[in-house]
This record gives sequence, C-alpha cells and structure tokens, in this order.
Amino acid sequence: MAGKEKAVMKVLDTETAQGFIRMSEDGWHQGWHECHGGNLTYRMKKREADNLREDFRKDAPWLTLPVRLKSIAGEFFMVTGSGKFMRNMALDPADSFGIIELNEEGSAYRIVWGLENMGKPTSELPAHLMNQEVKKLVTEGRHRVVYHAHPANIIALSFLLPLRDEIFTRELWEIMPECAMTFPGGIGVLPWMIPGTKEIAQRSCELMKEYDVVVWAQHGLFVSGDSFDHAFGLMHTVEKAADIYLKTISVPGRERLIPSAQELREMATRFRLKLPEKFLYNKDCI
Ligand code: 2HA
Ligand code: ZN
Repeated sequence: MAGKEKAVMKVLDTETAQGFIRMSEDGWHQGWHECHGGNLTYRMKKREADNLREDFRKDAPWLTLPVRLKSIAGEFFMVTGSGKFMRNMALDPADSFGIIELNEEGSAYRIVWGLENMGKPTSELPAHLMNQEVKKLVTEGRHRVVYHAHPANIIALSFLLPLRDEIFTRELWEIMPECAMTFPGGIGVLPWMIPGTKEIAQRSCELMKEYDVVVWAQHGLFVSGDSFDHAFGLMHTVEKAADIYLKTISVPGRERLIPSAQELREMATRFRLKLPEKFLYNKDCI
C-alpha cells in the first residue's frame, strides 16, 4: 500500500525457526545433548527463504565446502552451531544456530543469519549436507530434516550387539513391534568412526540411500525425516526400543517372550507394511 512500509519478516518469528528451536530443546530434555553433543539441520523451502531475504546479511564471505553438492546448490539451511549447546537454543537462538546459503555450484556456503559471535556451522556439516542431498534425491524432495543425537541406550546397545543392520533392526522390531511401523525399512549400522569427517559422512550417505536411520556405533544416532515431528519421533522410537531391550536383558534368569518372525509378518500384512524379508531371517542361521 502506498505510503506504508512493508514489514520485514524476521527469522525468529517464523514457525520453522520455532519448530527448529523446539526440537533442539526437546532433545536436550530427553538427555540426548550433553555439552555440545548433537546437531540439527533443516533444508528450507524456497518460499521460506524468499520471505526472509530482508532479514539476511548480504555481505557474508563464501566458505569452501569439502565436497560439491550439485543437487542442493543454491538452497538455504538452518544449522546448529559448532560447539553450541542445545540447552541454550531457546535462550539465545541467534548465537546457537544460523541459516546458511549454498552457492550456485554447491561448492561453498555463507552464513546469512545467526551464528552471531563468530559462530560456525556444526562440526558434522559434511554429514548433514551430504545426507540432505542424498535424502532429497531418494525421497524426491520430501525429506528436509537431518538430526544427530547421543541417546544413551542405543549407544549402549552398540557396545553389545554385532554391528549389523539385520541384527539391530530385528532386535528392535522384536522388542517393540510398533518399531516396524516407524521404521519399516530397517536401520543401518556403522562402526565407530572419527566424528565430523568426510568419511563418516560418506559411509552414512551409502546407508541413507536405503534407511532413514543409521546407528553411529559407540557415538550416537543419525536420522532423516520429512518434518521435525517425524525426525524427532524416529530418534525417540529407536531410543525407547533400545531402552526396553536393555531393561529386559538386565533381568537375570528370565526368558524373554519375544514375538516370532511369523507374528511380525502377520502384523505387516494387517498394516500393509513391506518389511524386507532379510530382517525376518531365522536368527539361528546367522
Ligand atoms: O559435538 O555430536 O558428532 C557434536 C557432535 C559430533
Ligand atoms: Zn555426535
């Protein structure tokens, strides 16, 4: 309207930023983010980024990425900061997280909002961006959230079980059969690797083509989802199943009454789930 200034939309007033902050806080309250553990990224919709242009810095320097990410070139991401505490996210959001823009080649990024006080994106930025790209491609753009946390029970389980996709999947499905509805595709498992490296990022990408959740053994869990709710829910479900698993094996002298592979198949039929048969193998065969 003539004579009236258009109000500038502010990052922190958006539903997406509020959802990002809420998820970080929820993870903290679950006990998954000791110290600066864990990180979160969200691939913004074009419309969300366009609406915020006026609130973005224009003069930030481009910083080179260790990889070229053509399929997410030019996109904007909300990212938690390196060395930042999820615990402080709601108290000081502009210090704790930021928005980065990727250049048109997908080879560099710049910080257009937040990460004040010389902050940098999460140390797991390669894992986040490379997996954001993989999940964008394999889900035809549906997935936007990548989340890494340090939940104690699934970490404990990775000290006890053989580090195989089939074994983790089957054990968690058995102990909490509704897991098969939350992650019907199963879960991937990586051995312990050095955090923050391109190698852990690349190995995760291989598994994330097939799965939405990957165990980083003796470290944590890495998940992807189409919304904050689904990514958080996936993290929560895996961790809860691991908790029940450990509780049941901690009771001495009792046999566990776990559902059979056939019962899981029947549940799959009832709920029209496609459970890959490789996870319903006869355990005696391995
Ligand atoms: O400290 O969780 O994996 C952040 C991390 C690295
Ligand atoms: Zn970690």
